[in-house]
Amino acid sequence: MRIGILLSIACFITIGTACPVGWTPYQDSCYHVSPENESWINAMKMCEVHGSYLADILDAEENRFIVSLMHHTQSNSFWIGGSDWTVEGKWVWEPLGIKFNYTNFADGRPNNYHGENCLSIRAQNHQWDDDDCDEKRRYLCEKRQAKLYF
Ligand SMILES: [Ca+2]
Ligand SMILES: [Ca+2]
Ligand SMILES: [Ca+2]
Repeated sequence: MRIGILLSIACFITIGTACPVGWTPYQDSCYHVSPENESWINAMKMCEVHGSYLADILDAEENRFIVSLMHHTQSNSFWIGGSDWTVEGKWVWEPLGIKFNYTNFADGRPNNYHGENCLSIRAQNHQWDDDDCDEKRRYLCEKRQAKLYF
């Protein structure tokens, strides 16, 4: 009985949220900027190994936050989780296949140059490009923040 009451209280009182060491909190997520370069698919795998996914950017605020993370590095171009691999020209956030609502493609992009199917973001102009999936780039992982209950 007493345990039941304590559990009910715990479910309603959220004291805070937390990200693991090396991850930066923003809204409901934690973000990690990879130090190393990988192909898009290996970047996604590495994110998954760490309980996350290549970052999805769902609005202009998140885009600004991601850019601020990239500005702490010397690199210009980073992998994020978008792909039009399944159906050419239909962009989704992998691995769940969520359709793009917000986009921030650079002028004339995506251009599918030599069959580009993976999404990168540039620190310099904050804009997106479809990119060669085999290109090795640094990448941004995202995961939900763990909720801490007391
Ligand atoms: Ca996101
Ligand atoms: Ca494409
Ligand atoms: Ca392109």
